Order: sequence, then C-alpha cells, then structure tokens
Amino acid sequence: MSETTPNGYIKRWWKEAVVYQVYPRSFYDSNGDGIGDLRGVLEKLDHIKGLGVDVIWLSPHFDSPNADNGYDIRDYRKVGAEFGTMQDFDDLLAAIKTAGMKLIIDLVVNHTSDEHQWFVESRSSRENPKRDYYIWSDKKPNDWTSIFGGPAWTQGEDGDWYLHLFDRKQPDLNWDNPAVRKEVYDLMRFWLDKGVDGFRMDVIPFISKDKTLPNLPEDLRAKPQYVYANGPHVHDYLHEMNREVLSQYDVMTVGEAFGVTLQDTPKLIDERRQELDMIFQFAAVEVDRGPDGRWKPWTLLEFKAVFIRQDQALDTHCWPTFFLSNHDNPRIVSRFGDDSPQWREKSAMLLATLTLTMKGTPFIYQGDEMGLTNRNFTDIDQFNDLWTKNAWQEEVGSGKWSAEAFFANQNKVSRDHARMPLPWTAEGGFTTGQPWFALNPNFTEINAESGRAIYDHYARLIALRHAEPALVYGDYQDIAPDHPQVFAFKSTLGKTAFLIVLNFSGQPVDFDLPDTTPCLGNYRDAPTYLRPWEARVYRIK
Ligand code: TEU
Ligand code: CA
Repeated sequence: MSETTPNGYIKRWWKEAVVYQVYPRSFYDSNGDGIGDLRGVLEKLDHIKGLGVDVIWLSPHFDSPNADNGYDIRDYRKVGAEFGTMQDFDDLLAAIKTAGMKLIIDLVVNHTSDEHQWFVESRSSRENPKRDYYIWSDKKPNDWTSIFGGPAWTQGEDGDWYLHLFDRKQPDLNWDNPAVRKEVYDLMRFWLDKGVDGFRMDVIPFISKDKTLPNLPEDLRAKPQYVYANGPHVHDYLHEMNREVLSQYDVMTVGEAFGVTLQDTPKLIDERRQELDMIFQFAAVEVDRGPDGRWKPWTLLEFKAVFIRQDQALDTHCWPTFFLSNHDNPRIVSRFGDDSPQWREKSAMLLATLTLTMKGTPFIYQGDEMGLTNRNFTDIDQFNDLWTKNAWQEEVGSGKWSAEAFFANQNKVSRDHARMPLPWTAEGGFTTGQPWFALNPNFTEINAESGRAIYDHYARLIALRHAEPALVYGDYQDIAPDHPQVFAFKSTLGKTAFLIVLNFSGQPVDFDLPDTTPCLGNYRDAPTYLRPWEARVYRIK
C-alpha cells in the first residue's frame, strides 16, 4: 500500500523528484565536432549529480534531419549520429543509474519527420499501406495554421494535402489508425525495456484530430493550440497508452500540455483516470505574452495569481509541476529577474528559491544554475530557430513589422536564448571546435565557474526540499497576494510549516517577517526588512 500524506496526497517518487533538463546539442561537446553529445553529458554528469537532482530529462537524442533540432524524428530507435551511438546511450543510462538518478526521454509522437520511413512511403502513393499513417486530403480542407506560422496543410507530389500542426517537415501522425498507435506503443517499450524511467511527451494533447476538420473559430485564430488540444479521442488514446504500456512499468510521465486550460487539466492527470502523471501548465510562462503572442510587460500580481488559480483548480488527485524555463523559453533571470551585473546573481537565486519551494515537481533547465541570461540579437543570421526564421519572412518580409520591432520582440521571446551552448569556463569550454551555434558573447563573464554561488544555492535548496516533505506536499497559501513587490507563501503539512518570502524587485522593502533565523537565504544575514531580490525560507512550525 502506498503511504498518504496528512493532507491527502498519495506519496510517489516522482512527486518528490527534482528534474533537470538537458538539451544535448548545447550541453557539452566531447569530440570537438562542435555539437553537444551523449558522451558530453556523461563527462559532465558530476555537475548534474552535484546539484542533487533525481531525474534527468533528455531532449530528443534520436536520428533526425534537425529541421526543428530533433523534434522532427526520422528513426525512433536510432541515436542521432551527431549525438553518438546506441552504446553511448546505454553507457550514459548506466552511469545515471550508478549515480542514483533516473532518466526520462522525449516522446515526440504527434508528428514525425517528413524523412521518416513511414512518411516516405505514405507520400509515395494513395494506395501505399502507410498512406493512412498520416492525415491526407484531396483538397485543402480548412484554414488551420501551423504553430510555427503559415498554413498547416502542404501539398505532396500527387497533389493531395497533408496536415502538419508544426513545420511542413513535421507531418502529423494519424492516431485514429490503430496501426499507428501500436507502432508508438512498441517504440515506447523499446526504450522502457532498456531501463529509461519515463517520458516527457511533446505536445501530447494534439494527437487526436477532429476529422470533420472545421475552420478555426474567429476568437482562437491567434491561439489555435486551444483547438488542436481538444480533439475527440485524446483521453481514449492516453488511457489506452497507459493500459498497454505505462502501467506495466514503474515510470513517470509529464505531458507538454500546450493549449490545455486549467479547467481541462484534471482530465489528463487525475490519477483515477490513468492517463498521465503530470503535465506542464503554460500559464506562468504566458504572463508576458499578449493575445497575439508578442511580448508584453508582466506584473507580479498576475504572476502570483497563476499559482493561486492553479492551487484552487487541482485537488489531491492531481499533481502539479513547476517550471519557468526550458528549451522553448528565454532565460529566467532576464525574464523574471534582473540580469544587470548588480542583481543577476541575487535574482537567479531568488528564482531558484521559488522553483524549489513550490508544491509540485520542479523542472530546472540547463544553465539556469549558472545564472545564464538572454543575448542581444541584432541580425536574423544570428538566429537558429526555424520559428524565428519563419516569423522574419512573415512579419518583416511582408512589411508588416520593421526589423527593429522584430528584434525588440525576439530579444524578449526567442527560443534561441535557451539554446546557445553552455559556457563551462571563461574561455567558453563547450567545444574545442566550432560550436554549432554561437555562445552568448557574455560567456567570458557569465559561465559555470563564475556562477558557482548560484549552483551552490540550487544544491542547498534541493537538499532542503529532499529533507522536508512540507516543501513538496504542503498546502499552498499565498499570504500577500496583493503585494506588488513581494511573493510570500506558506507551505503547511501536518505539524510542519514553512514561510517563503521573495522580494521581486530591485528596491528594499518592509515586510512583516518572523523574528527567527531563516533556514536558507540568498544574503548572509537577515535584517528586519528585505533587500533587493532577497529570498528567505523560514521554518515557522
Ligand atoms: O513545443 C510545442 C510548442 O508549440 C512550443 O514551442 C510553444 O509554442 C512555446 O513553448 C510557447 O512559448 C514542443 C517542443 O518543446 C518544441 O521544441 C518543438 O518545436 C515543438 O513541440 C514541435 O515538436
Ligand atoms: Ca560532439
């Protein structure tokens, strides 16, 4: 029988875990070809282990033509040649287990690469047995748009149209075909049988399509993800996947729930429904996006309200996650903190404190423990992301936006901020060759070595979280929801309670603080007021 916490949560290892995301292309290059690889992760495993994290999430490491940096898979059972060999994967997995950690991998099965054998066959003729692995139509059936811009339908050689909710090189699989579902379950078993501990599931709510293919409703034209995530059979297919595969292993799953409302979240993660363990909710990272997806200023009040709403919407059958960053988002210090030389370190530590004291499984993105920042992009050729390149064509090429307006926005929102290779030393230290993508030019100042104090702060917070179930399972209570500068909340479990106080500003602020000594903070002492970007954790009961 599983144990239950005093406030009613069933205890599970993945609820207590801290997850660290590796984007392998940019982590560490072991062989000088300029591309991060699996041996590189192995060589730097002590860096990850030293933080005290429990689980590594590895972004796609599969064979891919890399139209979308590996989120376009050509062969699900093959390691990308640039990342190494299957032997390298097995060695890495073994080393992760020896170090007492677990590994989850990316499951990207809403779509494949157009170079996947299935699609090569599917597009070859209308009679091909694989035709029905994808979604074809003899005319352009509706006005759906790709998340990356432009129409979601592209014509194949024979004149028929195929659906791609992302790039035209990422055709969507037809999950209504049982043969497709069987293929997916088989490839999941292939990796689980090697010993991987679960999956992060890419845009998983998009797998079921409304085959009546209606046009987008007017009010969702700018946010079609809320249409795509609501197909008629998504829950049937996830329940089937759970029954056929997941329930037979002791693993964790986290779905990227792009386009899923808070109200619909329990349908995916309520443990009684046996679909997914957890999802990523996007509300927190959408506070600085306007209705058209462009950057807008955010306020602490809006940000805090996200967590109050989330707490109210999820009961003890649903387990939340917490993330502020990943390979699709800008750097947290530049976005939610202050990346000026004066406050960069303190605000990085404050954001770490928030991440590691909230209820829910926390996800840390590589480089956040180094305090990495956004860069200032000034030329379209400095970008790698196909999304940004499409947007350049669509917005600047068409004369809709000036180049200045384009860069101003991209410097706030671009996915490339997170994708630059990690600066391990003041010399760069990522590769002995030419990096596949330029490092942030500030690597001489901002790197793993200069970020040591931030790293140590993460490690202290993770150790505290592991020692204190109240920081994992505790009841959440925002004690100052209307305070414009301070984020302060309690976490209470049985007889134990913590108070977390965070000054989200560059100004000192008076706040009613306990007169005890905090158990953790990002300044050495603790006067009666809060200094800029000060973060404290108090044990109050
Ligand atoms: O992301 C889904 C996705 O649409 C995000 O890029 C989202 O638009 C963004 O986070 C909003 O801020 C997943 C992968 O994480 C991403 O890297 C892939 O490009 C995409 O799916 C397609 O596989
Ligand atoms: Ca390499």
